[in-house]
Parts: sequence; C-alpha cells; structure tokens
Amino acid sequence: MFCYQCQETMQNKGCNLKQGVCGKKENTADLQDLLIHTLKGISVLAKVANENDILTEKEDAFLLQSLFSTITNANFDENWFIKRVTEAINLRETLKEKLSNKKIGIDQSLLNLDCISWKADEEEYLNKAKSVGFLSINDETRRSLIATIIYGLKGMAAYADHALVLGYKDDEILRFMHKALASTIDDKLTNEDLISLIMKVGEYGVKTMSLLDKANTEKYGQMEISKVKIGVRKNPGILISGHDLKDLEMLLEQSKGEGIDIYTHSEMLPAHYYPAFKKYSHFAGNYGSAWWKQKEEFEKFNGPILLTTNCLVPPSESYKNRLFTTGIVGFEGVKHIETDEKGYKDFSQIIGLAKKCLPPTELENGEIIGGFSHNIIEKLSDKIVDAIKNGKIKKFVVMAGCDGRMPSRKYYEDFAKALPKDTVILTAGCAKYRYNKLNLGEIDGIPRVLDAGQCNNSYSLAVTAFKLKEIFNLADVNDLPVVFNIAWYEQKAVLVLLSLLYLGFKNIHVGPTLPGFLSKEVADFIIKNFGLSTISTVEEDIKLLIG
Ligand code: FSO
Ligand code: SF4
Repeated sequence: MFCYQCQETMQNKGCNLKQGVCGKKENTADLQDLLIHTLKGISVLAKVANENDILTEKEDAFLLQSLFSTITNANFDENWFIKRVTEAINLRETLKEKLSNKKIGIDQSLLNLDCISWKADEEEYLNKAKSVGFLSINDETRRSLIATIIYGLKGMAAYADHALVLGYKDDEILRFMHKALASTIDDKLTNEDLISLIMKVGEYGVKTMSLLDKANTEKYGQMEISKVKIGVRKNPGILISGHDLKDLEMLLEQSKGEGIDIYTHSEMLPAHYYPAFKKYSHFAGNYGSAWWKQKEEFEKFNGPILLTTNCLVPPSESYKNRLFTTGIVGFEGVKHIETDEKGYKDFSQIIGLAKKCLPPTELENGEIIGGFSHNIIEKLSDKIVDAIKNGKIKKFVVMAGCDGRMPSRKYYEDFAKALPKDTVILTAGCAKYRYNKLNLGEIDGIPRVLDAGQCNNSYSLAVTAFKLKEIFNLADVNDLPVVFNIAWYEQKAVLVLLSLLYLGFKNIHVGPTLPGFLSKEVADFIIKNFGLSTISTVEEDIKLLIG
C-alpha cells in the first residue's frame, strides 16, 4: 500500500506498511487505488459523452459516492471495495456501449488506456491494484500535482454528494469533475497545466460549497444563533455523527414519540443551528467532542451510534454491536443501513435497540453557542464594524478545519488561549472542539468564538470576509484584519484550502504540518506564490499573526 492523503500519514511521507496510521488495511488501500484507476476510465468516457450532450447521471452519482468512499476514515471494508470495483467496470463497459450505439467515435488511443480497458476476475483485483497507485507515477512533482487534484476532487465529491442527496446538483460541477479526473492521465499536460487545474479545483470547490450551502439552507432554513446543551437527559439515546443532515432528518422523524433522545456527535453538532431541527423535542443536544475521541465517548454513550460519513475510527468490541454505518461509510462486521430507490432509510432496528439500552453517561454539562453563518454575521455587521472601528476587535483569526488525534494538535488549544482578548476566532469544521468549550468570553456581546458550522461551512467564513471587504471598501481581501491559522486532516480540508487560495486569500498558516503529498518543489511553489506556511510555536505564531 501507499497512501499519503491525510495529515497523519506516516512520517508525513506515506503509509506503506500493512496498515495505515488511521487503521486502513493494505488490501482496502490497494482496492481504493484500483477503484480510482477505474473511475478515471469512466471519467474519460463521461467527458466524451458530455461533450456530445449525452447525460451521465448514473456515472455522475457513482463518481461522487466512489470518490467520497475513499476519503480518510470513511470506509474500511475490503469487500465493499471489491464490489464497487466490479460495479465500476460494468458501468464503464455500459457507457462504452452507449457511446458506440450513438455512433460517437472514441479515439483508439483512449480505448487502449488501461483505465478504460482493464478487466479481471475479482480474485485478481489485489494483484492488479499494485500497479495503479500513486507510485506508478515516477516523477515526484507530477505525482504530487496529480495527488493534489485527486484529493481536492475527493473533497468536492463529498460536498456534491451531500447536496445531491438533498436534490441539488450542478451539471457544470459534475462535468468539471469528470474532465479533471480524466486530465490526470493526460501525458500531454505539463506541470504548469496541472497547476492551473489545481486552481480550477479551488474554483469549483467554491461553487460546490456554495451549492451545498444553498441545499442546506433551502431545505433546513438559515442558521440561527443557537445554544446547544452538552449534558444528557434521562432517556436512552441514539448518537448520530458525520455530516449528512438528511440522515439526521430521517432519524428524527422516525424516532418521534418513541421515548428516546437523539444526540449529535462531532461534525453533526451544527445541525442544532438549523431551524428545521429545532421542532423536535427529543433532539437533546451534543454529546462529546471531535471524531478522534469517539472510542471513549461511544463507549460511554451506552446506546446505538449512527455514522453517516467520516470520521469513523476502527471500533472497539465494546460498542461495535451498537454501531451502525450508512451511505458510503463501512466497516467489516458493522451493520449497514441501506438506502432504498427513493432515498429512504429505515432506522427501526437502531430505534429498537436504543430502547433496550441504558441512557448515556454524562460527560459534561452546560451549553455551547454556534450558528454564525454568513447571513447572521451580515445581520451583526453594524455591531462588528463598530467594534473594529473603535478598536475593541483588532483581529479575526480563522481557525477552521479539522481536529485530529496527534498530540501536536494541543497547539490549537494553546493558541486559542494565548490570543489577546481583542481577537475573535472564526471557526468551522471539527477543529472547533479544541476551543469551543474554553469560555473565551465576548466582545460587546459578540462571542470570541464564532462557529459557522461544518467544514463545508468554511465557505461561509469566506463570504463573511468578502462582505467585510465590501463594507470597509478595500481593494484586496488580504487588507482585512483577518488572519488564517487552519488545521487540516483529510481531503475535504484540501478542497477548502484550494478554494481559499482560489479566492485570493494569502499567507494562510496550515498545520500541524504541511500536506505530506506536496513534494518539495510543489510546496515551494505554493509558499512562494501564496505565502502558505505552517505552524511553529504558539508564542512565535502569536507574534507573527497578531503582532
Ligand atoms: Fe472533521 Fe472528519 Fe468535517 Fe473532516 S469529522 S475531519 S475535514 O471528516 O469533514 O471536519
Ligand atoms: Fe495513512 Fe491517512 Fe492514508 Fe490512512 S488515510 S492510510 S493514515 S495517509
């Protein structure tokens, strides 16, 4: 195996033993490579189809879900990937046939490409997989550029899939995704072309996050400033984690009046900020913190847990029998809730199990505040502008992104604590758990930690920055009193970072390390052109970013 897609990759170079740091096994990693290889073939053909005005709806959805399934901590199940590769080959062959029936000529050189022509029995997949991973690209710089494109596309797939399940899609985004994935096997593209493509991924990242923002807010209402309870009630409960709001909606509907409570975990916390979910009296609060603490927190929850997306940690035996996955999430031996043709999921077995379980053990008590999406910040803009003008707010520090289990991430808690009292943290994603319970106080009624939601809501923070640029009539968004100290972990964060670079934000601090998939040459290019840097000590970074 060779995988270097996330922040905790071995020695920041690549997981290449029998198992990744995240617990992903060699076979699963290899099969993910093979799936991506086959998806490239589908995308080459889909691109031809799209150029000839042929719709590729089935292929589009398959691409989104497949890329999404290969994201860190989403699906660990080897058998799931074997089935998926077979489906990919079948889909690719059907598309070939469809094109040929429509008399659309495909260049023979394309048809000869391995990703379009390879086929094998399932027993041979693992062998085949050995030759198609990132290490099959010899040149390190090219490999790095292609990895950046593919990882950005994985993030895009996750967000586009969330929008799709809510009935929102943008064909332009899907066409771009096929085109971009197909480009990764185009030897004619120079490194400069690949760099331009990386910026395009950022551009489409913004479009995708905007689409998801629209889907979420049209479906569930504009976020409201909300206080969320972090203690527990007396009933047994179901804990729901991940990012899929539709799954939450179905679970809340089906569990109404059943004598159980629903709690959110990790990235599901921001669901409490949407008005549509406030009507459920059994929507009890948030339990626990970021994804990486799930082993101890799931253990103490006592009831069933539903993982709708990443981040799943390989479960302990103590709670594995009350863990459920759905959507693209999977783990061998863990029960999976399927979706029917209409998108409906039957959660009755989870609800039934909850009734037989003990109520959750209390971890903490009190409440946290969030819901500061761009529309709310717009409403508060007079207050914020006054606070900036009269010097009560000197700087906004964007500390969005992901949390992780590495001890080096304590830096973010210490950094938040060390920030001067005239600074405000803008956050989104699971990174917030490092400082959202620290009680950092308020400035003229504005909390010093403003949580805009899930990692995809980082889009909201960018909209906020552009709004402030307009209010202060500035020529460049980098002239705002806004600095970035972002934590990253997996590939959605890669997309968010590319989107910020595309929007023109400079001098972003990203940590706790720069991505291991950036070769020295590519990293130097980004550092030189965008001022990207990584963390050092809290003291030095406070000096550097705050002055
Ligand atoms: Fe976190 Fe995991 Fe939301 Fe990620 S729970 S790390 S960037 O999946 O997606 O912020
Ligand atoms: Fe390693 Fe991260 Fe890949 Fe897991 S996802 S195998 S930790 S690089």
